[in-house]
Amino acid sequence: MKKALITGITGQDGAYLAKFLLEKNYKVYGLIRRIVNRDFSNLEYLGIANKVDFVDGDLTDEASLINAIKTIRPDEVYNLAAQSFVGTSWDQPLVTSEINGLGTLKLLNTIKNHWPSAKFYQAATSEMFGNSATDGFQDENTPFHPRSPYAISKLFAYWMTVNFKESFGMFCANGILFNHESPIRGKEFVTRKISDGVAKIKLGLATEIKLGNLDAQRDWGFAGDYVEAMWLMLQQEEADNFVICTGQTHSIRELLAIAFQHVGIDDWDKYISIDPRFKRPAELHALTGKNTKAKNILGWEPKLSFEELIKMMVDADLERLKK
Ligand code: NAP
Ligand code: G4F
Repeated sequence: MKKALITGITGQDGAYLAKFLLEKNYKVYGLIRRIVNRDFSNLEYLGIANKVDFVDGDLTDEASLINAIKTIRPDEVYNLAAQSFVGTSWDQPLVTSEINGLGTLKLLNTIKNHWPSAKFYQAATSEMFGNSATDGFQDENTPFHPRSPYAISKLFAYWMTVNFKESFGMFCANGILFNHESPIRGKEFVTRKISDGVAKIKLGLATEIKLGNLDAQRDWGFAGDYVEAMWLMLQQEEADNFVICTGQTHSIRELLAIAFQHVGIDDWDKYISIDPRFKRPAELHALTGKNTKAKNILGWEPKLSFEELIKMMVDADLERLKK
């Protein structure tokens, strides 16, 4: 039985990946940090909270990583832990860099020194491109131009991952994932903020949603589809970096129209107010990925459409709130 260690197991992707690997008959270990109220609700939502083995640790504490790697001796390590909210990264740039940048370096160093045969997956991001594009798209050859402390911390981790592969021959792969969402997406992210807000308005529990830049465009996919790509990257003969995306882009306005129309509301703009607190000091206007490399080499393709994804999220929030 293969063993996988997932950092960030309590987050959205950690939970979907754990479920995916359990279904592939892996023994799954999750690194969890010491916080006052540990939250296993994502794992519970997917029905797997009691199927994962937890190990205490924090990405910023190398001693805890050494203990985890030496104890588990994993075949595969998926580094998903992060301060993952772009907006917060301007308020907490040091914490963001400590966790996302230096934390990744500590984990790579730990694997190199204590269990170098482990295959390593790094959760890189389309944020690293900033507003840079090649013929209107972002792919593996598009130059990076990060525009937030979050994106910069992730670019550091990206290059460290490449460097450990090139310097020490370790199996280290970067998944450059575009935005992916689900019913267990954190409520501060715009898709979930909208699905939750629309469900509350429909049920008479709220009267408006306060948002920032409605013109931003993103390439949004389903987290459940994207975790398969993470796993596929570690099943290749050689480690490599892959863009994972749908290739379709949509604005926040389109997102709002789909979500509100799904609950029978056409005049959605009267429920929206613009709050400057939710605008970013430096914005990414549009992201649209090109997934040709992932399709050709990994045989990966997204399954759920944007519209299906948003409807699923609204339905899940309606269900949750009714309970
Ligand atoms: P998420 O829901 O915010 O989950 C983040 C996870 O990291 C949580 O389990 C959190 O644990 C853990 N964590 C935070 N700081 C930690 C630390 N110091 N030590 C150990 N664990 C720590 O994020 P996600 O959406 O699942 O994303 C997973 C990864 O993919 C992240 O690295 C993110 O930056 C990256 N990414 C995400 C997307 C996307 O669209 N979702 C796209 C590209 C890349 P607690 O429960 O203790 O807080
Ligand atoms: O949902 P968001 O906060 O996601 P963002 O910033 O694109 O980051 C997510 O995807 C990245 C991959 O590209 C990940 F690396 C990262 O970890 C995270 O998962 O914001 C999406 C867009 C932005 O342009 C933002 O300005 O929505 C715009 N927006 C407009 N009003 C808002 C709001 N975003 C949030 N969070 N809240 C608003 O009220």
